[in-house]
Amino acid sequence: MEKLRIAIQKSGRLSEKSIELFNECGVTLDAGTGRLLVSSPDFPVEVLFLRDDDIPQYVADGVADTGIVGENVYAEKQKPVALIERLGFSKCRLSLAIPKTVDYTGLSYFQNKKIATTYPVILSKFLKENKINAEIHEISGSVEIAPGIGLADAIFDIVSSGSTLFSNNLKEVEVVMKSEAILIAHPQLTAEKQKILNDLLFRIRSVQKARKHKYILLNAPNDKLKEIIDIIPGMKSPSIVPLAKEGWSSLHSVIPEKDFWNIIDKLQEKGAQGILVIPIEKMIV
Ligand code: PRT
Ligand code: ZN
Repeated sequence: MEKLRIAIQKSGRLSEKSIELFNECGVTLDAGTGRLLVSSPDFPVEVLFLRDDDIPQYVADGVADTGIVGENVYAEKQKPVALIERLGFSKCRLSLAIPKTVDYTGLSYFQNKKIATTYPVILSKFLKENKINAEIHEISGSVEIAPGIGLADAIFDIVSSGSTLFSNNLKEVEVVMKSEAILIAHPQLTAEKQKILNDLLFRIRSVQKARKHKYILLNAPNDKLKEIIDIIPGMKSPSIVPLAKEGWSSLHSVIPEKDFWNIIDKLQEKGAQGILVIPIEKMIV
């Protein structure tokens, strides 16, 4: 039987989260053995550990069928691979930054300036689109020190918390792209491999949906039930269980994580009590 070969980062910011995602999908991996290629005992998948920069090429060549990379790497490498799914972790942005003390006057600031980056493709596309003529200075690392040592006037780099920029006396002035980990795939997979990828995607989506929702239980007086149900409609509709206490019910439902505090405030206003909120492990709707 064929196996789907997935390339993931060997060690770095994407590695742990990628393996964790597979685990949550019931695809266990004996990682940390130092081996380059590891098979899963419980799903027809084998994982190839690589440097993140090499993953788009390996997938384009068909050496790996799919891979997990940052969207920034996918956009920079420009390989003929398909973006299958955004995975919601390792979020960051690619931004232009300049010395803190310099006044920023808008994009025209970059006209005829020198910008250091490890992402020349994305940067030159952005500059071209905005009709800015600047010199791109490609370096392979420690981009943030370039302005301080007189190598460049500005930088174009990954920003997450912003603390690296801050400690190098730089400020972020333009966000050029947002990035997160993504699943990419070779554009033509065999029917058997496509089937495995679809099964895996189904599991990934169930895990992701679960992460974005919470299970909620609460007690409410019966005369307020209707209004409370309007606030937490649930997947189909909430379950209602009568309490031993006369005139009260327990309500169970599912709510989106992003509306969480909003919903809790409204529920309290309507007289809900004993609210319990529980993480959901998998969600199949
Ligand atoms: O060895 P290999 O080539 O495989 O790894 P790598 O060193 O090239 O990549 P790695 O592990 O650093 O990052 C892998 C991916 O994680 C990136 O391609 C991004 O998609 C994503 N990611 C998320 C980040 C960050 N957050 C991040 N903060 N990648 C890099 N950084 C850097 C950033 O450049 C900055 O210099 O971390 C520094 C700290 O950021 P602040 O803003 O939090 O201070
Ligand atoms: Zn890399």
